[in-house]
Amino acid sequence: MPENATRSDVLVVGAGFAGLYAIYKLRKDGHNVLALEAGDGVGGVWYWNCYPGARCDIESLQYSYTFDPELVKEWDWTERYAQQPEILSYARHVARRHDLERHIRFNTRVSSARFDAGANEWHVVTVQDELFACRYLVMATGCLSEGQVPDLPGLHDFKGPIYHTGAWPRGKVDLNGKRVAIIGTGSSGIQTISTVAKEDVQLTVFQRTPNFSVPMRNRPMTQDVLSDWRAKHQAHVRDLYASKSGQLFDINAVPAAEMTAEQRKAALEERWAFGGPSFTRTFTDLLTDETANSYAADFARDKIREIVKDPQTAADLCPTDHPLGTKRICVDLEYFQTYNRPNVKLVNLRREPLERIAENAVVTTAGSYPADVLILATGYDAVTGALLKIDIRGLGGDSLHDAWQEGPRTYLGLMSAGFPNLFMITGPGSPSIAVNVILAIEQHVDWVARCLRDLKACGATRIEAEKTAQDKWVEAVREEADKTLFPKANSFYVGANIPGKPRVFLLYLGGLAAYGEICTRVRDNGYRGFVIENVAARKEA
Ligand code: NA7
Repeated sequence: MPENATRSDVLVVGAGFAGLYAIYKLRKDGHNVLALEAGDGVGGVWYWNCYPGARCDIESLQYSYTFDPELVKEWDWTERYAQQPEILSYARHVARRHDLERHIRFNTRVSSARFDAGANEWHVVTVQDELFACRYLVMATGCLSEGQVPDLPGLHDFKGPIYHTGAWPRGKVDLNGKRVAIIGTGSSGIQTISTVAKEDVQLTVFQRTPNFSVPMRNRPMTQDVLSDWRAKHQAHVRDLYASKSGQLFDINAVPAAEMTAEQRKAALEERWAFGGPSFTRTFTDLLTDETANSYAADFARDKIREIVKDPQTAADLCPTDHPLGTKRICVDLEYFQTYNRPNVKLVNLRREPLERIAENAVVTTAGSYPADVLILATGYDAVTGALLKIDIRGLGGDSLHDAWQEGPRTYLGLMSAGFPNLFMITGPGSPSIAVNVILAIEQHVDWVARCLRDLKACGATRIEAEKTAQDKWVEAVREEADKTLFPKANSFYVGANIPGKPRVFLLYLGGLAAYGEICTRVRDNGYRGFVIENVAARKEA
């Protein structure tokens, strides 16, 4: 490695919620830690996703770090579901409180990483051609950080501004008086649509697939709720980590078939009124049994037809191609009501496919829709996109891209065979964004930190996943997914939104608690499935 490389024990890529906690934890353990971050501030996905209406779909009190009890005492969330600016302020607050920014190089995007087996270290290069060397590389690159801009014919002909929700320009974008076209009706789309529609705009929504969405029932946080949460925080943390989803909501333990039609209806009404993603837990088998799911899906479609006045628009908004909840369920603030506004029009791209983007219009097979501004709410190359964008080369110069040609292969979502000393935080094959990702992050970082402590204690300098353990884990991930209805949807969870991406279920669906137990067991069994060695000692021998 050239002499001019900047060296650290641990190099963290990314300063979102995963990167921040990794810096905190690994520094606390005495490592010399450096982080590289592409943006000019901390926050990761909450830094980039500053589109109108951006909000988390997990309750703010639960979508919070648990590692620092003081943080819980001093941070006052102001709403049941936090908006992006508040979440970003929280990330900044955590960074300041723990003096993390001095370990971060901002405006520094990593382009490649190569393992030098002789030196037993990773050599990392940025797009500015800066060089870094480290013993351990921690990829905290995020699961929804690599935006997907579809290859729409004529996109470059468009004369007005084009904004992707995941790379929204900082500062106010003035849409007033504009004809706004938006493509995409996933979580980002529905949040943007519901918010932008309230401005003085003519909004045309281009929908390819309708999505299920449940009311958020957001409300201001009260002092009572905050105080109660703080008083019971320790117990809440225990319960959060003991849960499947990393969220505290009741999961009905009764299968749909054991309820009468009236009971099912009442249970669904209750959850609809309560608001939020717990709707998908109305029956214990809602996400595993097609009939159980169909009760909830029919109910949600009825709600759409009740809310949306124009019958054709209502019909177009009713999802029929996937079981409810198998694409990430959207959680909205009066999304369907938006279509009753005179300034909002829905275009069903299944009925009239998009032909091209023109200079100042979106053209479908049925007509041309004028637009001054184009918003792409077209999603992400989820889970693997940001990792594979970096040219990562492991043992023998083999690339991660090639190793994952037929889908990502990891052991516990933490490491990939052939790539020693490279850890992934919320990587493919881990619970990641299938659960409350903040807890998934803490769980992963804690495991990595303990692992590095254990390596040090036994004088080891290299850890690598065994291929056989990895093969079994890949199979376990597939088996868990196959127990559910999730693989039935053409979602980003299976890579279906990215042309050419192998169709593999990307996340471990066994739940946060079960996954945590597996990781602990692996560790307690001498890191079973990993090869650990002291490279210097091997060389001497
Ligand atoms: P999603 O959920 O992947 O949604 C992307 C949307 O964009 C979805 O409606 C897509 O339709 C649509 N899309 C993508 N490409 C096209 C083209 N070429 N033409 C028309 N429509 C298209 O991403 P989000 O950003 O909304 O949400 C991601 C996560 O971020 C979310 O779950 C939250 O956790 C935060 P499709 O369904 O593919 O037909």
